[in-house]
Amino acid sequence: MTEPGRRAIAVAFESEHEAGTWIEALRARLRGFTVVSVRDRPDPDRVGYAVVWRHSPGSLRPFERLKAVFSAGAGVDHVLADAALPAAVPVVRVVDPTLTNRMSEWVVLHVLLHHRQQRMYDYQQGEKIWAEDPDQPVAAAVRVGVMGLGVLGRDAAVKLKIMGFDVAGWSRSPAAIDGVDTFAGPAELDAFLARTEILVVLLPLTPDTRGILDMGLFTKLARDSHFGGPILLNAGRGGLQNEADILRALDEGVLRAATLDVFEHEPLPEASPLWHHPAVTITPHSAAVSDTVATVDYIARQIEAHENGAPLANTVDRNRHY
Ligand code: OXD
Repeated sequence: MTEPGRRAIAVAFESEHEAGTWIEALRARLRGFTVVSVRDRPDPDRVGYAVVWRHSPGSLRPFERLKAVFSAGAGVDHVLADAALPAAVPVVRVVDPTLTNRMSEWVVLHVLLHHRQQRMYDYQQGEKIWAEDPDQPVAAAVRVGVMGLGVLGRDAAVKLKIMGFDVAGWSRSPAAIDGVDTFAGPAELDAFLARTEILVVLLPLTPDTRGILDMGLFTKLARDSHFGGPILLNAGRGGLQNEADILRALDEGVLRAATLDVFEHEPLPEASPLWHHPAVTITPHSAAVSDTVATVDYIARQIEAHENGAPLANTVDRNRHY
């Protein structure tokens, strides 16, 4: 039980405006708690929990009695980037069906856009061209590979399978998903890439995965793609990708197309050549925006259960960084 003195929640967001929305929602849902922005310097002795999104490193340092830090999103790299985060405090990620569904919607939508050549038909509509692609492959012949088989990757793989694609998955440690061929660890990465013509990346950003999407990896993807070259979709983290290599791979025909939701620098700088590259589709880190009400409810349920002695769910393994 949190003793009465520790019934405060500190909210630390990059955007104070966004923090305000979350503070209101947390106050409405957790009436027995005081909810305050870290910028209002809550009394450290009273703070038992923190809810954060890209908080400024070190801003949680005064709260030595924290029982948990909640990320306001699925990713936790922004939390773990804070070197001043007390080592013993559990970090909890959001696992919420609204977020998972949104990510799978994005994945299925963009795989289908490539598979069904929608960008070509958009162009043809503009030019009033009535011409059907005679070589449209069937989904079962198209080899999609999902890199990262956490909650989001698994759901996306299952839904792609339902659409009829030939789906495989790769993760750091072995995973089993009905109807999906799975590959694990560095030793099986090349075999996974060699059979993949549409690569969907939902990896967490860790010291091992930073920059993994580079020319070396792209050259290992299936060369016998139905689309004239392999296609990359990244909705994981921008830090996974080397954007100069993506552009070079597109220009040299190593990649046929890329759909990117995340970028090395966000917002994507106006000067980035990705904006107007004809083979690039951009979405503004909007693939799976957290729904505030659903996420606050998830955090509140966890705090309530923890106050009643239950262990926290979906905690991060700080050694693995996810
Ligand atoms: C998340 C995100 O981590 O939106 O949830 O990036």
